[in-house]
Amino acid sequence: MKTVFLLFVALVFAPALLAKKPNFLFILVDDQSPFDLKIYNPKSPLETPNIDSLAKEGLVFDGSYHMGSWSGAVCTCSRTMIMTGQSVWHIPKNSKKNPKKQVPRGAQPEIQTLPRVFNRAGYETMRTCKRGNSYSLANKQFQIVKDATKRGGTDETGSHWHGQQVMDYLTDREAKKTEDPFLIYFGFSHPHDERNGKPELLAKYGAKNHRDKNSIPALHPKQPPLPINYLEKHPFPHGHPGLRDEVKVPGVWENRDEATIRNELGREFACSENIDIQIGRVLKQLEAMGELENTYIIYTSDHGMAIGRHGLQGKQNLYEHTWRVPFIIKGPGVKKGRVQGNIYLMDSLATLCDLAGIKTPETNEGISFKPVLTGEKTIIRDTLFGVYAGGTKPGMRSVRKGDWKLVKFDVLDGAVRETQLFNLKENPNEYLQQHGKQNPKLVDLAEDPAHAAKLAEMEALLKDEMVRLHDPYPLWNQK
Ligand SMILES: [Ca+2]
Repeated sequence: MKTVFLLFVALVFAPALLAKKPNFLFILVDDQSPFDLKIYNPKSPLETPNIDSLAKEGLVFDGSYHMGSWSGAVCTCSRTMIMTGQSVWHIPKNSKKNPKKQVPRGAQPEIQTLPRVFNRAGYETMRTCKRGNSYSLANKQFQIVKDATKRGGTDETGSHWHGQQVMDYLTDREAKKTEDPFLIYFGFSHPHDERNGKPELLAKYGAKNHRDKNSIPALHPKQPPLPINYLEKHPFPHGHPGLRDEVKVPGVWENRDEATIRNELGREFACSENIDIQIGRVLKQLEAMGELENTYIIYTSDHGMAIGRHGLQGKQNLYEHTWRVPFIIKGPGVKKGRVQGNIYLMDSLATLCDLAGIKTPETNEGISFKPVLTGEKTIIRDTLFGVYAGGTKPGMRSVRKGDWKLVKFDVLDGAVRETQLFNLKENPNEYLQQHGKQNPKLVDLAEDPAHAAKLAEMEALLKDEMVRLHDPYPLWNQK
């Protein structure tokens, strides 16, 4: 009987003991629209061969979003959601300046973070990233922290530095023959402004580090073309007067002319290509160490970015170029191809736990999208919610279901109350009436009586999501 029992124990537990825990390389760039990348916009001149091969060997998400922000520093909310798996109105307050209306869940939510959960599970956790505009309590829980803000145009002052921290960490592991699996949070400070690219990459995209506020940069044939949904001016005030990203970004300021926008996109692309080069170095090192096959590699950004799209410059809006994020994952058992997914960045915690066989912490609200990675599902939720409430309140809200998307602006003490309705299948670039030259038939449909029923349905859906997520600021038509 005893022998039979021992045999049973051995059969049940041996595979688990023998199976090596997977590693994770979580790559997070700062401020990148999915439409900068060829995988989301084949016409983009941005060259990212390493990201392209990740996409080819892994799964590309077409429906990956960040849930939004109640602060002008969208990075802070987004990164806190990644670290905690909590939704936008529940994430812990990070500074006294933030609104008091949030509803923090759990007495010490900081202990339920990505690094803490993986530390407990026996992982070695390492991070490199920019400093600030993130959840500092979580950042310091990584066992190895190499943070510095690197936005210069040299190896020491730019993205190469972040790449080197990961290279040094991997070399060190190899020397010490470390057996514990790793979770590397590989963050970059770019392509967030100031976008000081390396000279050879700036030249490739026809861009200059423009520093004179009183002049506009020269046009250059190698500069990226204007974005497809470019406007000289957004049709109405977006509701955050004096917002740094709309009026103070060095090289752009309040200018939205063709030369300024194309030059700035060139600078963004120069920084993004350098990030791709750093990713290439690290992937090559993982391959040399024999760790590549057992490592999940995730590539994403904390949020998207406008840079001239819809006449906006910053990250404080809910158009697809900014609400959406690029999201690619490759690793053991992940199927290749493209998928809608309907994921938020906050789902990363639950998914990484699921892939590692770790219990998801109780404070988590995200949903594991492992069933999408294995091909069992194509989406994990029907409805997506977005908020920007960093300026005048209530701010902007968006909701998406299927091909339909509603955006509401309720800002400047009621002076701006706007509604937009898009069919994203027919109008993926969210052309407004002002984009008449691109396609006069593709417009915002909110005023179209033929779509009144769809509008009402989406309004109700938005209200439901705001109630469900404890949004503290009802819109003018929701009282
Ligand atoms: Ca950011």
